[in-house]
Amino acid sequence: MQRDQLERSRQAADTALKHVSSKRLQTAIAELARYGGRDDGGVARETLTDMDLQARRYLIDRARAMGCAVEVDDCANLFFRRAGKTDRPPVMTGSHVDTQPVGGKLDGAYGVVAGLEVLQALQDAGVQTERPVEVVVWTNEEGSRFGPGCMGSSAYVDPARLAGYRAARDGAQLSFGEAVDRALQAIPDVPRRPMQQPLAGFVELHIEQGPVLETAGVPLGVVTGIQSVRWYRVKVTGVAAHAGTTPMNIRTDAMAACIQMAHRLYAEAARQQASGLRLTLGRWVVSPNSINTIPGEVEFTIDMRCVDENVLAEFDAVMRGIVQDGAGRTRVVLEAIFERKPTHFPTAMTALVEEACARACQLATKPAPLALTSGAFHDAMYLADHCPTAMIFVPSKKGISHNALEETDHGDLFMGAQALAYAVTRMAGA
Ligand code: HGY
Ligand code: MN
Ligand code: MN
Repeated sequence: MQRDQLERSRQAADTALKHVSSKRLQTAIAELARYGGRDDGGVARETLTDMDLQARRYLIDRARAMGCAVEVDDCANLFFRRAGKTDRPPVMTGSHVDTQPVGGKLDGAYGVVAGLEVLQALQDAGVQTERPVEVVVWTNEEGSRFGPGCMGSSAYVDPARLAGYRAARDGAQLSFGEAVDRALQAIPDVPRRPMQQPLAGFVELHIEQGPVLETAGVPLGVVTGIQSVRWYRVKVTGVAAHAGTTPMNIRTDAMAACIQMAHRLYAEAARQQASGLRLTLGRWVVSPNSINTIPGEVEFTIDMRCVDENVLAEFDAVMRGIVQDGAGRTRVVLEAIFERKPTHFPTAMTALVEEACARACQLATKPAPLALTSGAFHDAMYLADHCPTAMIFVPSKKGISHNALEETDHGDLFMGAQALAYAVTRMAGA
């Protein structure tokens, strides 16, 4: 980029940054949190539920009121587009608005709301970017209702994945395909667009959901990458029988087998703790789930993560041995649901995010940004396969997320949106 062009680009980025409004941002976060809002301050808005569809309608109306063009694709990903001087491939930002069964009001939603705030700041600043800027709402990032996670962004990058995703079923045996079709029927006024489109770049703003930034006393994080993740479902089938009449030595107790597997898995993870390996057995389904019937069938999930892919591969082999050894007289089915290798964002993008964050910190006379790897996965891990991609983090209070208590200091949320405005404007050119 020519020197004077770079100077103009930085000036426009600075102008956009200075037009971000903290008040408007907080109002928008609170408005979106009403959809699925809980008395404890959390949000229950799992993907493609009525609450999610209502939240989507609210965002469509808001984006249109701002003058954006709104489109949707076959995976119900929503796109809010602000025109540029040209029709070259856009710069994209955004995140997801689906939540965990008991989530917070910031996980995902903050990145979407801040993206709209960036469009408003560009409007207020009278900045017309060379490229269009799009804010996206990815479908089903969480993967808690329908597994795996990040269905919308991964299908956007590789549309061949969508057919398999449509077959996924939730706890009530509704398919993801039925849920997507229902979501698309609910917005007949939104034009459909092809799944995959070229992009100049993607920047996602998100809460850290862990303790690193808060512990370091730093308001903004430059995300260098995302650790690897693997998900499994373990189904153990025994024989349901009477709790009172069945002697212990003739039982085929599915729960007893699972408890023994779980105990050995956590012991192995504890041995690996120095490697940063993280193991979670988060969802248990017991059948018939009755106090006085020996469980005939138990299904539990395994979420395992590590920054070092080799550690995860080794643990994977140990996990398989533990699950098979623990079967006893029960029948065990181990199903792999999700796997994603570590993501590394390109240095040109992390340098741009560093410049954006440093500018926001400088204006607020706060400590310089910190580089870190994301412990959580994000849609950006798939976009990184498609275009130059990066992420910006803001701290999470006490490192808590996937919990109604999820919270971030308003000043940090404001600086994160400012850094996003700067980075998006620099990428879109002005
Ligand atoms: O599970 C994750 O890492 C993401 O928050 N859904
Ligand atoms: Mn998220
Ligand atoms: Mn999440």
